Amino acid sequence: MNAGTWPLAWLGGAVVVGSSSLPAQAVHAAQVVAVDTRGGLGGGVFLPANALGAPQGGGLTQGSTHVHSLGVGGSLTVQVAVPVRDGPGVDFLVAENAFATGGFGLVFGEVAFVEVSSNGVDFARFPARYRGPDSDPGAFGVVDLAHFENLAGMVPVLAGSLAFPNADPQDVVEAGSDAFDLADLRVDPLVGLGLLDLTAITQVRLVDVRSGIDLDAAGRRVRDCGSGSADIDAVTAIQHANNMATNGPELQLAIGVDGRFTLAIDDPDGWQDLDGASLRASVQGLPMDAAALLSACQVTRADARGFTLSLPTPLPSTLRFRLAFAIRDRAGHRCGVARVRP
Ligand SMILES: [Ca+2]
Ligand SMILES: [Ca+2]
Ligand SMILES: [Ca+2]
Repeated sequence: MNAGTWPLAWLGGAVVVGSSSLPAQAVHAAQVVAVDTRGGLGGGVFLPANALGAPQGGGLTQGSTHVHSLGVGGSLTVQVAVPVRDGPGVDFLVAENAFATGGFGLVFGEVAFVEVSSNGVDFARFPARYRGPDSDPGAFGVVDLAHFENLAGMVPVLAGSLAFPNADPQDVVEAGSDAFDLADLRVDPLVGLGLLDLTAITQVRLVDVRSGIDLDAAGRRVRDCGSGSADIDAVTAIQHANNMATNGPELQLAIGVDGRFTLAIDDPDGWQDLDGASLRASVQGLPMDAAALLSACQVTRADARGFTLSLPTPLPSTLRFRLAFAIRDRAGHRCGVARVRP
């Protein structure tokens, strides 16, 4: 079976960015727990309350000023309104104020490590990876957002912006922002010790990366832009204590080192419960027509629960990219995934 058969007809309703209902409950960071700006090192906007509530993004090519600057090497800890849980796909988003400039996938971005806690004492850091050059991009330089993984501060924030007034702040594609899946922390020692409950994350801490000094999870120096620090706009829960339904849609995205990717789209209620028109896709943070993006894929599995689409052809090694997908089922449950090419 190839992608020309039923799944693509089903995907035919997918559009780039559409309107959608806003969540009724508060799903954003609600309280500042701790702030350390390192004396305002690097300059910026030092208003921690700006990191609470919904994102007020600047769109693709502008950075929001409704942010709190961490200060170079500084940190901010916030309490979320409802505990975040490790549900299907991405569990929460962090909005910084990166903006696209200088070419497809290139951004001015200042990054922060992301840490989570369920008891307010023990924090686990997402395993960050940096795959860009070990050289300073300079005060006005740009970086490829696909060189960064599990760091906040790369993907432009569309939610709350004038250019994308209907962008859903909980949709991994429409919202923009950097996406985090608690599944990436299942092997963290704190989980094994019973000190981190991935079903009830109450606090998120953002720690500014000192460019050229701080190391990723593989021991590589991280290099980001500018002489300032990451600027935090919002933290938004997607999978949380108030949406514990176990019959929501399930996306799984894997990208190989050769660039081939596999996207599995399933629903426990059966594939008919998926809302095909809600499928969203982005490449390098830029929303795109999902059906067109997936048209090069083959259907490698199709059953009652869903199907798997696979890109059969390796991509040039120079082509780096971040892919994101989001979908809902007919009850409005959502799932999003985002990955960079390793
Ligand atoms: Ca998850
Ligand atoms: Ca920034
Ligand atoms: Ca369902």
